[in-house]
Amino acid sequence: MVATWELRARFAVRLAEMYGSEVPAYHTLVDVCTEVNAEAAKGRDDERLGSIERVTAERHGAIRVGSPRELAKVARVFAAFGMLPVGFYDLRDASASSVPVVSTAFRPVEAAELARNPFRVFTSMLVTEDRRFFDAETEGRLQEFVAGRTLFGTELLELADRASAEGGLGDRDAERLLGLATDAFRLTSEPIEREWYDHLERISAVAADIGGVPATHINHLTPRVLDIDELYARMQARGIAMISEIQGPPAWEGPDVLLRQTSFRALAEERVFRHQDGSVQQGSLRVRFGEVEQRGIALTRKGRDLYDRLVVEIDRRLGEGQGLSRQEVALAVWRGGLPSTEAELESLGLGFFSYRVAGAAPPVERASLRDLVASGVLVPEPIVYEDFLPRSAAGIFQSNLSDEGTRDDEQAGAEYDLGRLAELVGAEIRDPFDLYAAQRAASLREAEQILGLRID
Ligand code: OOG
Ligand code: NI
Repeated sequence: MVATWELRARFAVRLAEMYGSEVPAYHTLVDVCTEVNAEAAKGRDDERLGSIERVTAERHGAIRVGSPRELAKVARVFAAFGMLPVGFYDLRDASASSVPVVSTAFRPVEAAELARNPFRVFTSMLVTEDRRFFDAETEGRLQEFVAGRTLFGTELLELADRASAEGGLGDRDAERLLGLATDAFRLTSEPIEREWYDHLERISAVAADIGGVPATHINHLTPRVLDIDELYARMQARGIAMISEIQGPPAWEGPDVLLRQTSFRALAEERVFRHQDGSVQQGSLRVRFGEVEQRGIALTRKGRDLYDRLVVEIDRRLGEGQGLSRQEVALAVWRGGLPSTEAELESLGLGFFSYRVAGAAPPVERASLRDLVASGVLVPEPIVYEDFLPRSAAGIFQSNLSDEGTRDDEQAGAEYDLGRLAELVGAEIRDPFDLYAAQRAASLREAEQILGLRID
């Protein structure tokens, strides 16, 4: 029997082999990541943000689908690998540009599963009914086009359902599932209708990539690095042009929080096009890219509110236009707004931590968490952020597009939230804050047991 976590680990490797053969710069990226991680790990006395094995194997992918029905099928496929929907991201308003999608991320939800293999896939769904992007006729054509294609075949879906129900599959079936699931995300060689694709591309390049192509594909596969500034410099030195900025928090001397990401533009890829007169022609598209990320400490709601306020403040100061770069402004805002040590992040309730018992129990029946930490009985250990940031996601989407697209803000949008998306997916979508809070609470319950006292 190949257990769920092992299916997931093998799935991540299969996708990497496929994507690496399609996007050669990916290999350079992974080589540089491995190099930087090995050096960074040497200089550290612990592996608090994840074991070096986990970090080196860690990837996230991104895919895009065209309808609730397709999203529900994606959910069945990923469930086979123990990847469940977490979080809701609305990218339509996350930047000034045109990204007409709402998203969630499929990932393991338990700490033990994450430690075994944290593979996750950021999954976006085109919102065809959003009138700011699509008029009624385009919406109709999009729905028809998407309804007419099959992204995931019956055999794949049935194997996936069995794998989730039974917690794994026998060797033979496991192999079949992995083959079919990987193929479902391969770049298609089927012809693309040129006029239809161009029509969508004028509205949004993302819409064209989703609704103008007969299949879906893995858009990027992202390794994790321990020092993204070092990686950025080394990639540039190897002649790979990165996007102009690292998205998310700036580089600074304090604790790393949430997520920092950067990417490079993929090469143009050969695709086949069919024209209205029926003629078929070779052409190229530039839709896929390479991305890399550094993960930091998960923030509590209070911490996240503070983070969001700081981002607004950075924008405000940049708007005043004093000729400073975003990094310079962000650094100043960060220094003024965020505590500079991990200990403060913990004591102020801004970051999520779990607690490890490191000393003998005091002779009392109850003690406060603060006292136990102060006396060294409990040691806080940061919980890694396992999710995404809507603004960085929109920035990553956008930085790799050549065209801004169009959005008519006079028209009506379409309301989406976590609950509505969950109904469409046909599965519960978990709230990331709840998952981190549960991890924290579990560590405290365990500490209470070990110490034989109540922690207030
Ligand atoms: C997804 C972009 C978002 C991330 O890491 O924030 C993303 C896409 O391009 O489909 O992957
Ligand atoms: Ni990504």
